[in-house]
Amino acid sequence: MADIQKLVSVFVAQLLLVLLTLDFTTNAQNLQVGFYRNTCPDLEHIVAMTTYNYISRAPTLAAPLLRMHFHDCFVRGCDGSVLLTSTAKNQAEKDAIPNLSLRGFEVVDAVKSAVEKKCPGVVSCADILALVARDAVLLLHGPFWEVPTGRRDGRVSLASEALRNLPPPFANIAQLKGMFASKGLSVKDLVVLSGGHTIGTSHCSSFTNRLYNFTGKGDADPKLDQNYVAQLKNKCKPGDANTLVEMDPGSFKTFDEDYYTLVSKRRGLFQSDSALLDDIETKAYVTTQAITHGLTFAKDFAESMVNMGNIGVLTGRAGEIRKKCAFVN
Ligand code: HEM
Ligand SMILES: *[C@@H]1O[C@H](CO)[C@@H](O)[C@H](O)[C@H]1NC(C)=O
Ligand SMILES: CC(=O)N[C@H]1CO[C@H](CO)[C@@H](O)[C@@H]1O
Repeated sequence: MADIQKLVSVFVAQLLLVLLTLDFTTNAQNLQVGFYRNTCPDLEHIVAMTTYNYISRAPTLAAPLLRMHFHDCFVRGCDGSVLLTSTAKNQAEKDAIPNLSLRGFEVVDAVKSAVEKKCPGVVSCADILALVARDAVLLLHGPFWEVPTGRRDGRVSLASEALRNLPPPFANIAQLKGMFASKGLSVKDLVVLSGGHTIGTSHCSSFTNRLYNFTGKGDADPKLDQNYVAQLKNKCKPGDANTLVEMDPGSFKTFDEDYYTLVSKRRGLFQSDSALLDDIETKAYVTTQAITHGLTFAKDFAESMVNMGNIGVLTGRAGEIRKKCAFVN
């Protein structure tokens, strides 16, 4: 109970701070903080309250909601395509392999219906998802950032594109840099956004290849701390597809800077996490955040989330404003 009260007070304090400091800056992609200030002035309040209602009851929903925004943005830009449901003729992104653990669609749908009641046909699902992801991070004591809005919703969602555009957990540093660069994101964005793995859980299947028979000699990934390998083997037996493991053990429900301490101790869960030690720039960032207890991480994460939120957005008259997030109009 005390925990929830603390959450509420942090949340309300942040909200007030925002209302006091709102500035309406524009950026290159035409997204704008306060885009809906005339057409849906209560938007951010409605999103915050609805998101809070869900996450205060089920804190583990915060992480998949952050991840959902990432998956949306990396496939066809942040256009809400991740929210669309498959049809008889089309397998949507949602049903691609990397979707495995995407959850929380009901939160986005609930926010959308609450928003539709106040301002019908005005606010895109892509914007709602960007706002929900921000509020989810904030509710786990992460940073606040102002979310530029004005995205429109796409009409296309293809499972095959999810596979091609989302980095797999076994990606090496060259692949990761390439995939982020292809979205207009920098190496710094890569190492900063990877810090999203400070919250949430992973299925064993996303990393058991590192524990058993990594090179075909019955061995483990040498880039992983061998004590950690032993712990993980206890949790994940070969072939286990269901068990969930905390990515930042002990504080997977707190958005903190532990991720960098873990990675620097060779305890990053995925090969993609360990890979951040294979490049001079990303390694320097990991080490610095680990040593300084995340001196700049919160601010960096806020900036990189805005960068990610700009990927391939539809604006102006492109796309549509969906009535229901799971279906095109
Ligand atoms: C850099 C490349 C990335 C790779 C290879 C990657 C891969 C993964 C994988 C494999 C999982 C576990 C899925 C499962 O087995 O359940 C996961 C979880 C997660 N990822 Fe990433 N990810 C990346 C970047 C990001 C970014 C940019 C964000 C957000 C800023 C993010 C946020 C999350 C979160 C919050 C979870 C936990 C989800 C939950 O608790 O259900 N990831 N990621
Ligand atoms: C490990 O991999 C090698 C080569 O792929 C294979 O021959 C061997 O049967 C595997 N061992 C186990 C225990 O899966
Ligand atoms: C949440 C979600 O939509 N999960 C789907 C992911 O894709 C598989 C098939 O690949 C579906 O069975 C799941 O329902």
